[in-house]
Amino acid sequence: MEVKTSLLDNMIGVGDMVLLEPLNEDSFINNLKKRFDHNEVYTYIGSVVISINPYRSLPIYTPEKVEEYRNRNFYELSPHIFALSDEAYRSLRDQDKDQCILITGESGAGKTEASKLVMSYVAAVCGKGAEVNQVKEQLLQSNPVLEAFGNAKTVRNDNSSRFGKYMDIEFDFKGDPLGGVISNYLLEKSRVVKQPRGERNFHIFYQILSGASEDFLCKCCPCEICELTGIDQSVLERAFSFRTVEAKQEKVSTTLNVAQAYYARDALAKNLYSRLFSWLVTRINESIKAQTKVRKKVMGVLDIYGFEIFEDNSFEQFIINYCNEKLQQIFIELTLKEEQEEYIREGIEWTHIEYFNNAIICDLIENNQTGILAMLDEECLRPGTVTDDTFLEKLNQVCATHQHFESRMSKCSRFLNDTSLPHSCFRIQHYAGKVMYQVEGFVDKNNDLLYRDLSQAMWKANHSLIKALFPEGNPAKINLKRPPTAGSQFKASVATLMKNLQTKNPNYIRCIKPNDKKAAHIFNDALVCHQIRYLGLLENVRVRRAGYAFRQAYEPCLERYKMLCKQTWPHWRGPARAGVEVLFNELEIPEEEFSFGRSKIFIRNPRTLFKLEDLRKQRLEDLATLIEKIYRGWK
Ligand code: AOV
Ligand code: MG
Repeated sequence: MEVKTSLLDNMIGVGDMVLLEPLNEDSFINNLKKRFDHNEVYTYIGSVVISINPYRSLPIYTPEKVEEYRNRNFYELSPHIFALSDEAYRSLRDQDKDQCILITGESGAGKTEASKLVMSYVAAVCGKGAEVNQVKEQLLQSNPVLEAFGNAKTVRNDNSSRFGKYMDIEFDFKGDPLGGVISNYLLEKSRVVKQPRGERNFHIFYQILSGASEDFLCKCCPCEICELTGIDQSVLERAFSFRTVEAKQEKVSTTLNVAQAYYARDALAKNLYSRLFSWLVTRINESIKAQTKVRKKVMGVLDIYGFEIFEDNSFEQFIINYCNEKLQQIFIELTLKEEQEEYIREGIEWTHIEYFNNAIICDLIENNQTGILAMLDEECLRPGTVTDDTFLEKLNQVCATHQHFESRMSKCSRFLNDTSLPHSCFRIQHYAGKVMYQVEGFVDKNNDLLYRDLSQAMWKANHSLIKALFPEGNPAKINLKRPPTAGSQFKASVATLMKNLQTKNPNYIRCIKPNDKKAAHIFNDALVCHQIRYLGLLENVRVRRAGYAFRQAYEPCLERYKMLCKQTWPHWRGPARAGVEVLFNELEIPEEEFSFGRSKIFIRNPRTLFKLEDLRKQRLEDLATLIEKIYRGWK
């Protein structure tokens, strides 16, 4: 309703897909493209923001822009991530509703940049004063540190997040920031020891080196991986050469062969790095923690690793894609739920729209009895010889008939003759595309065990931090209980996250990647089309339109259009709802076009809105002409 003409402009396409006529895949893509070509990278679907990565810096995030969007109604200005941020912040501050900002899209689509834009906008508009500014500064400064340690260059993205991040920003009742809490999800630690071709290790390694003087670098190179950690060389040597297994109070030491020793070395490096990363998050959390116990309002910002398909996909991609699957699920549930609830709340009938529901894929992965993660855990915990192949066999027995699972090993498999699917792989038809996973390494990565010899060696370090990172290495505290597997830990933390998100008011940013070249100005129709399909964006518009395309509280609606009716202009005395009734009556808007909700007017067809807007524009022009005439008369 508050739609400005900028949303309807033909030159740059429509700003809200709800207003798109006709609505189909082609028109949807064309609209995005038209806007993209005019540097309009944001487009709405109602309150959802679609964001297309421009791959170049646009002058649309300046302090002036912040001021422009500050305290403005969502539809008042052209679509922008700042409008969504402002809406979320004001709704938190004025209506006391906890918010979450859910940013989704595949790797390189712009999620992390979007999350930083949201945070910097909110920081710019909330609270004032030295103390508050320090809180803001600390919250914002946590980003570069975490990115240095947790991001890396991949073939998909030069600054790819290799961990999932959820940050709660906490506010007091006035809307001033108090502090924050960061949760991190499964870092892709295998990158420390091995990077696919064309990719790099975590940024921090290069940053440290590029910051050092040549002199230092020369001295630094011969530094021993023992000197840095404060571990006696002989201790580490022994830990890399032997493995001690304790059974029935007996200790048996076996010598490791070369491959096993390399394996032990890599396992230690991975563990050390990921524990250091978690320690870093804990340290940051200590410093950004709110210094008060008063009740807080919360805005959560979720920025995870996006859906990815590489040439070789392993356990890490499986976990990353599972997480994206869950987020898509929450989008489906909350969008439908929200829409449905609004109609029910307002006492209005609504029409159901069919969606592809990816719950079935989530179930394939996480079902407690038959899910892939459960199979993997079962295999990891089973006594006897367990290999990646036995795991795959098990999958074939249990999942072979699942619609979204494919593999060649099983005799009954429908994919027996599919030569594109090697025997050592399984394929999942994810919501965002088919991904073939190499089973090699699944068991190991899920087990995530560090030989006790190694943790004990680390615990002996003459370095308090290293020692603290390996508490299980303390011989006095030997715990024979098996730690939870990587997969089950991840599943549990994602479940907690989803529960948390469901208690908050969701705000969506759907990021789209315009091309695979990380390049500006290129809009690849096929690539965009694929993303639009799997994100379910067209259905999103349809849901929005099936009921009522627009809705607005009675007061602002009357305020905007009261000039169109003699009885309401310049002042309407009485309830706003009655004013809107009089207004719509006088304008002869057909009855089937609108519905009166409890607190809002609902308008079915965008054309009605165009009509109102056109009339308003005409009236404003008439008024301007009139004023000019009077002014000339005076002269
Ligand atoms: P991602 O977070 O979605 O990928 P990023 O936010 O890291 O993607 O974006 C990738 C790159 O695209 C950035 O490093 C920028 O160069 C560019 N970019 C993104 N958004 C903008 C913007 N609004 N303006 C200008 N450039 C932008 V991943 O973490 O890989 O899933 O896992
Ligand atoms: Mg990212």
